Amino acid sequence: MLERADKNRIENWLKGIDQFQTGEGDGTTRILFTEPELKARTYVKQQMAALGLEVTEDAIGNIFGTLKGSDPSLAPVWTGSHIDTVSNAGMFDGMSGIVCGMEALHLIKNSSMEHKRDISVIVYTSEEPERFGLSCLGSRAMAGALSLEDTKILYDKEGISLYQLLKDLGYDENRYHEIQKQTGDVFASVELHIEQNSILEKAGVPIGIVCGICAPTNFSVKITGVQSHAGGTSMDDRRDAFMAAAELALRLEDITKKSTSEYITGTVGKVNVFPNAINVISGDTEISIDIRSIDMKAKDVAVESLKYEAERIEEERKVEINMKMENHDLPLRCDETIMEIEKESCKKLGIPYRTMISGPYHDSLFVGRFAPAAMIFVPSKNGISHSKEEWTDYSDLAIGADVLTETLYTLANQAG
Ligand code: HGY
Ligand code: MN
Ligand code: MN
Repeated sequence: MLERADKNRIENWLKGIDQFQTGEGDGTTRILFTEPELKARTYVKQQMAALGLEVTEDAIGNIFGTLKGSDPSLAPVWTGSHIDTVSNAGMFDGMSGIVCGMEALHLIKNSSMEHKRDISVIVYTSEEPERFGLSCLGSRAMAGALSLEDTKILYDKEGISLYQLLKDLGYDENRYHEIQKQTGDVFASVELHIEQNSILEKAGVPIGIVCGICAPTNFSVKITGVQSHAGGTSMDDRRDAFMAAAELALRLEDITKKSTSEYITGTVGKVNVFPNAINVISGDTEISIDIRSIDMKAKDVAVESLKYEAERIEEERKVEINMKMENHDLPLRCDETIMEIEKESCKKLGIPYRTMISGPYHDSLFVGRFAPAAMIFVPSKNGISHSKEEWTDYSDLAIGADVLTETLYTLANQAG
């Protein structure tokens, strides 16, 4: 008999991870391979070992906590998420999937009920793009979309490459090729995550069955005009890099609002204005562009429209606009068989649920390239995330862990 999840254990693990952060400013900051993240990694590995899981790590730092099954010839079942955060974040984005995965494996192990397949809870390296400007590094490498050569041209703002950082941390580049998974290596993957929107909360429903995961397309945009005097330069004579950036940002908003996609967003999150002075017209402005969509065709249309607008603005404002595409990722439709098992788990537990699209991307977006993948959402208070205001009730996490436990147990006993 599978026991019910213990919300206090979930709370303790979450607080255990959250103790490791830079402590600068509001909220939690735990950036890939910084001291707090390395300490959080050690803590999670210790907790996994204390549960009796076999703990391993691959050459890009993906951590596996595995509960061995009775038939090692069968492909494993995966769950997991991430422990790195954006700056000034909350304590639930990613970490919820790790601690609920650990709780699920603890309950299955203690049930002493047989499960054929190994079940692993995985900490994927660097889901957030914060340090290297590219998201989902660990799961992207598993999907064969981040080569060892790629790690040599990914730099952080100190100019350190991911390749050098991995080397300095003792990861073996000669084993980098082992990271990649092939279709068939993993039987099924289920990731629990906070919703990061307010649909579940507004509906008063505790569980989201995710049917699709939006994928990001990210650009780094450099705009070059002419730096000059704010008062001495007539309006007609300006080549104002910031105003060009502002017009491009508003066009991005308009393009995404008018898109045919079932779900699409457009965001400018980073703005660097040089020289950033009250009475100087900016000659150099850099912005980030983040476009998400569940529909690749609609995202392609939005990207082409934005490029057209950039050319128009370039000509009209006599500036130079350089748009470097960092990634242009494919959305994922979740595996319907796993979704049905998730729904059956909810029905068995008497828990209401609703299906929904994920606007945020997750590691499951890349795991879904080599394995059947699906997700379980739990509510976010006021729909807020990537903020110190991020909150999910521990009782909601325990409900999510119960559905995850039932689903993983069912999958772990499915024949080939
Ligand atoms: O940005 C995202 O969707 C994810 O939270 N990193
Ligand atoms: Mn996030
Ligand atoms: Mn996340």
